[in-house]
Amino acid sequence: MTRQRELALDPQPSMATRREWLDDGALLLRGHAGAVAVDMVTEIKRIARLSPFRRMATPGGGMMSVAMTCCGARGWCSDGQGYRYVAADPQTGQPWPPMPATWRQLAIHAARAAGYDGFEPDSCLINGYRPGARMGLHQDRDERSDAPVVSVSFGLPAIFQWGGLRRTDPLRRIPLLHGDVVVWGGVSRYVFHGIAPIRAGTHAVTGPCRYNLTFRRTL
Ligand SMILES: O=C(O)CCC(=O)C(=O)O
Ligand SMILES: [Mn+2]
Repeated sequence: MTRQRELALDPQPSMATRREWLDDGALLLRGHAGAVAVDMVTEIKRIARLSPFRRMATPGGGMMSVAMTCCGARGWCSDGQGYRYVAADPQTGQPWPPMPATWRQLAIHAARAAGYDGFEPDSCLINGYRPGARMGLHQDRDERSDAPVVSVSFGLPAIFQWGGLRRTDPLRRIPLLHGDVVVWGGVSRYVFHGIAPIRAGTHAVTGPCRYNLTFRRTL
């Protein structure tokens, strides 16, 4: 393993990464996944050959602008019936692809850096954003566990809208760049957040695309 990679996976990433607390319980680790980005994007493409990216229907009858797939024991899905986690990909009828061990380790280390020991993700949602795609303001609350969420971003930059516990709370606009990791849990676990429309562009690693991975404990 190269020194750079060791740093990226270091359980004490303060040495390798700039840390910015967004709120109590919510930590941004700038560039924390930068050194493993190429490998992780290659893995995303491999996973997407097994469980393809798809735009899901929303319960309200609309269509998400973000394309999604998942890996791990359970994956998230949305349709006319609502939002839920399921053990098999509804599109293929097969189990979701396994979560790569290196991804799990990265998520565990990032959670630990934010003060959450013992995080055991059983699901990773993989979002693919093309320019113009966005994610409306929401809380992550389809998980039965209140374990933290660990988010990893690759490719085109995004503006992360970070609000409060009420939908009407003011939003901060936080740039999320290639390799950035955000962990939110504890008193920040149910903070409203979203992604502003992605601006047109091309990234050397991902092309005209942004990927975001969120690691979660669903049960
Ligand atoms: O794309 C992001 O950075 C956030 C994604 C998100 O909030 C979600 O998938 O629930
Ligand atoms: Mn979310």
